[in-house]
Amino acid sequence: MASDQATLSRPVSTIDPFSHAFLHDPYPHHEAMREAGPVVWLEQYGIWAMARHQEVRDSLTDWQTFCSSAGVGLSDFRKEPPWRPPSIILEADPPLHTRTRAVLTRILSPAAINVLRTTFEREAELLVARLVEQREFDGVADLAEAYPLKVFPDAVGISGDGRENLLPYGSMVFNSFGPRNDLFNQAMANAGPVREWIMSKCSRAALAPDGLGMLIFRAVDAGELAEDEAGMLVRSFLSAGIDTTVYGLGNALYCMARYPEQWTALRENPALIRGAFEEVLRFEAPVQTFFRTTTKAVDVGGVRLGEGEKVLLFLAAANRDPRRWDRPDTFDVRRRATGHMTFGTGIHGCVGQAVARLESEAIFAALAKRVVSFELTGEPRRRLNNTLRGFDTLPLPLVPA
Ligand code: 4MI
Repeated sequence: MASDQATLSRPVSTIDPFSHAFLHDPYPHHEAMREAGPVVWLEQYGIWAMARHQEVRDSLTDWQTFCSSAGVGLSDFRKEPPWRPPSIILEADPPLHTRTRAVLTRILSPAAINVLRTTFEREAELLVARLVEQREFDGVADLAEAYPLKVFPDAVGISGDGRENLLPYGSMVFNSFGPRNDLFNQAMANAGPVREWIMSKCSRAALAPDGLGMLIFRAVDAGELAEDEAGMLVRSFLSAGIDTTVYGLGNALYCMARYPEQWTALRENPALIRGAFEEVLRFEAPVQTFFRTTTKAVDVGGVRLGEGEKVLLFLAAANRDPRRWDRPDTFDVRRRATGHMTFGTGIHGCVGQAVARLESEAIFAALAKRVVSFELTGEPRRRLNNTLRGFDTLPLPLVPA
């Protein structure tokens, strides 16, 4: 029978994409999976994996077949209880997703976010001026973390106290998309108090009257959402809005230090800054993977996937697929990097991408004015996470302009 044939001929891999070795250097493994076939069976977890650009893109676009409501991590919400109430936007399908997404699409539209530009640019200038005076700084703690932790909660309208809970919560969220391994257990060590703090910041009463959080509650007043749903969408802001940009800014700094001639090109032509961030997202994706779950049997490149099966989509491997990109392993700020899968695509494509771009543009415009070059003196240390790729520390002495 054709389906048996397909099942027998499915490519199989023993790779563990959540092992330390893989997370330290995923790229050779990405290549192996891309070359193994359009879809690969990862026998250690009993899941499918896709690493080619075409198949990743097609799966993200086909939300009817590759759903999100069973969770976008390894855990299948239909088989085991989720560690927190599911997100009503990330871990939801239409029609629920359509309604919640419409609200956040409006609040986070490029035009709406542009209102934040003056504030974000001023904060970037202040922070960068301070770091340049120091001469040497930690690209992670002093910049990639410090900046989003200031501007984003300010924009949402969260009070200043307790913000040290935001990174631990992000670590919980993004490690929880993987297996219950050592990284998951470490992230969950102080889960109770961190979750309590987060949830206490999600109510109408806790939010500033003029922030993005309160705009969600305005949608309740307009009849688009229930009050508890608004709180859950504020939780989505606090889940998705910090670590992603922290890792993204850190990876951007790393690329500029590692490829100094690319930094020089940006300094000489700041019009390249916007495209450079897209290239960072392509080349060192802060979000490496997401899962989907099949809603029915489906053929992928001649291989039959069953219903209710988990599919691991390697966004970062799609970003370096030689079928899609010229010189995929070369970091080139002048290339057209749009079409990378780091923001996803389709109905779940990153709703906050205008915020991410604004943060990076503000920071790198400020740096381009003041920093001739970064010097990577020591080896940067990685921070391992089941979903995110980035650094724990980036010691960066800098040469001021
Ligand atoms: C893509 S990162 C992310 C997005 C949404 C949520 C968490 C993480 C959420 O909780 O809605």
